[in-house]
Parts: sequence; C-alpha cells; structure tokens
Amino acid sequence: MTTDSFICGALEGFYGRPWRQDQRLQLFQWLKDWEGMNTYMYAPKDDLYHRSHWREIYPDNILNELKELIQACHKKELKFIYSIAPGLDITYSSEDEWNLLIDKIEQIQQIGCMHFAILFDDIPSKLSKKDELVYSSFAEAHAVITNRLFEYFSDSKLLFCPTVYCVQMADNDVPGNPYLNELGEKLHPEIGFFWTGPEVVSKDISVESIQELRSVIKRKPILWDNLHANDYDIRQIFFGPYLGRPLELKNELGGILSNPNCQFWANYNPLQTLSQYQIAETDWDPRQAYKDSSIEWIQYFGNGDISNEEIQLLGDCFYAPGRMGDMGSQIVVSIQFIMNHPPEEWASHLDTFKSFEATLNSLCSKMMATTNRDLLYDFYLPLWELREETEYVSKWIEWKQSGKGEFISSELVPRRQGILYDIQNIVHNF
Ligand code: GDL
Repeated sequence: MTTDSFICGALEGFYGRPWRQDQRLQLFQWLKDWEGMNTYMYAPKDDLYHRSHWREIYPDNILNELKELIQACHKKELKFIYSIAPGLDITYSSEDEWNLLIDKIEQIQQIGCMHFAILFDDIPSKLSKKDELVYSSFAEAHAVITNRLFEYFSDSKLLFCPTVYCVQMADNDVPGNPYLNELGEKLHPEIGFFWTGPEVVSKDISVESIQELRSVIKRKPILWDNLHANDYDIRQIFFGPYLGRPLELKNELGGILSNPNCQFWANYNPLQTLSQYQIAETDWDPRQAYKDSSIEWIQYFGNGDISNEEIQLLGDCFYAPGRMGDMGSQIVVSIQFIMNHPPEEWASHLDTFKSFEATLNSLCSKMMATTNRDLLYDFYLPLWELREETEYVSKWIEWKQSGKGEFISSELVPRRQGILYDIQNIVHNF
C-alpha cells in the first residue's frame, strides 16, 4: 500500500467470535462520522476462510456478506482492506499454493475490494524442508511471495504483517534482527508494514522506538495497535481512551489501525478517541477526549436513566491495560486501605467505597433494564465480576465493623471452584 495518505481506523484482527454484520455496519457509520477515520480492515482470526482454511474460496452466503461490507465502506468513503493469513501451513515455494492464493484474492477483488493485506503473525517461524531448498531464509520466503502478490495485483494496495512484529519479538534488538533487516532490503518499498510497538500489547510507544524501526524496515510502519484488545484475557475489557502515544508519533507512522475489544459495544471510546488523537495537532489530552466521548457513548446504552457519572465509573474501572481511570484507581486505594487498617481509621476511604458500591449497583440495575441487550451481554462478564467482588468487600466491611468471630463468606467463595481456580492457586502461589 502506498503511504500517500495516513490510514486510520479499526482492524477486526482478534481471536474469538468475529463481529456480526450489523455491528460492522454500525462501526462504519461511526468511522464515517468521526473525522480522521478512513479505514476498516477485515482480519478476524476465526473467520475460517481467512486463516485455517485460507485455500478455500468463500461460499456464496459469506461472500455476499463481504460484498455488502465492501459496498457499505465505499458508500461511506472508507477503505476496506481484506486480509488473508496463509502462514500456518503454506508451502511458499509451491506454484499450486500460489495459484490458490491468487484465486482467493481474485474472488474478493471481484466483489469490489481494492486493498489487501497478507499476514504472517502467530505462525511457526521455520521453513518446511521443501521451502528450505528454495529460500535461504524465512524473510526471503515472505519477501518473495509478498512482492509477487504486489506485482500481480498491481492495481491494488498491499500491506504486510511480519512474523516479528514488535521489539520484544526481535529479542529487544531491532537493528540487529536479521529477519527485519532482510525484509527492509527485499520487500518492495510501497508495501505497508505492520508493527505493534515495543510489545504485542504496547502500553506506551515512543517516537524513538519507531524511528529505530524505520531505519531497519526502510519505510514508515503502520501501527497494528493492540492497546484495547482483550482476546488474550477474557476477564478484561477496555473502555478507556487512546493513550500512551505522543502526538509526534504520527509523523513516524504510515497509519494506525486499532485492533480493539472482541466485545463490539466496548469499542466506542477506544475508537472515538483514536479519531480525536488523529485530528489533534498540538494539544492532546486523552483524559478529556475520554470524558467527551463517554458523554456521546451514553446514547447507545438503551436506558435514558443511566447517568454520566455511572458511565464514567464503568470506563474508569475498565480503562486500558495496566491503567485505570481516576475513579478506578481511587477505589483500589480505598479497598487496600480498608483491608489493612482498623475501622476507626477508615474515614473517607469508607465513604469512597460506599459511594462506589452505590453507583455500581445502580448502574447494574439500569443495565439489566437496557433495551440494547447486545450491549448488556457484551459487558456482562466484567461488570458482574466487579459487582461480586464489591459485594464481597462490603460483607467483609460489615463483619469487621461488627467485631464478631471469623469472616466467612457464605455466598462467593464456595462458588469459585474448579480447574481454573485450582491451577491458578498452584501456579500463582508457587
Ligand atoms: C497478536 C495478534 C492479534 C491479537 C493480539 C492480541 C498481532 C499482529 N497479532 O499477537 O491477532 O488480537 O495479539 O492478543 O497483533
């Protein structure tokens, strides 16, 4: 893909149940409405035909859905990028495999797609015996097949996801990584190059780290941003803003595509604030962007009684990896204090806890009555876990204040049993 314009938008590139058609159409409406957003990339790891069964062409019913998505994007002047991930088992040197690959891409081209990506993330990084006879390295195999695609589909744009796609995967030595250096030399300079930052899920990304990468791969990378992805930990969800990336970073990048939560309705703030980041020129305040976005988000909750404060509490508790919003941090500090000090010293910490508990309970009751059931189900797991833990603390506080006997939680602890708890107990208490 040429880097004539900065690409920015959403990437459906996570493991787990792909989004539904109506959700994607809702997403396109958001992307159209939000300034600076111009792209949707289709890469659901669990679309069989995208990865595990990449050799098979799409059956009519799914093809028609893809066609509807492509047309919807074009109507809204958004780029639709179709990606294919053959790396699990492709024989790079086989002409039969090459023909299957182009048949598949041609099938998608015929329904109107003009932008493609070939992905080699999360695959075995060793060449087969057959390929070893033809290629001197893994990088060479990737460069040859990707350049060939670029030339074959010369009217289309092409992006490439390498197998080493973050600093950590390059053993913290990007300039010394042979795979990345070879790709930098051999991959056609107009092919876009994905990168996730220092780690797969990068809390912060510095300008210097991308400058270092640029000199190796000889182009501006496109950020595959996993900041709000939650497929690696199903108990997590992230409603917070786009953060941890200075504005100057944009000068070093060819684009940013956010690969966010599997739960579609969780992605309003993450993506809306990405659009605010994208259009910001000199001032960028992620917290303010998040507050503004949360006010808009409320309209999708399907219950007019839900307040700003309740929405913000929800977002503050489930913010971003390793980060909480203000109300989330405060409640953790207060619970920590309460559990480690006698009741006479609790003072404002008890008030903080009580007010948190009241707001959370009120939010949960209103969520139960929402007409957007889809949104409710998306949030069910983390919200209910938080409520259960809060209830547990509440019972503990009552017990502590009563000064009676030993603390026994009749409800929560016995329910939390089973193989996952047993393994976690063994591993994490080791
Ligand atoms: C990954 C996968 C991505 C997944 C993400 C978060 C890339 C390039 N690939 O490694 O599909 O959603 O981690 O778990 O990021």
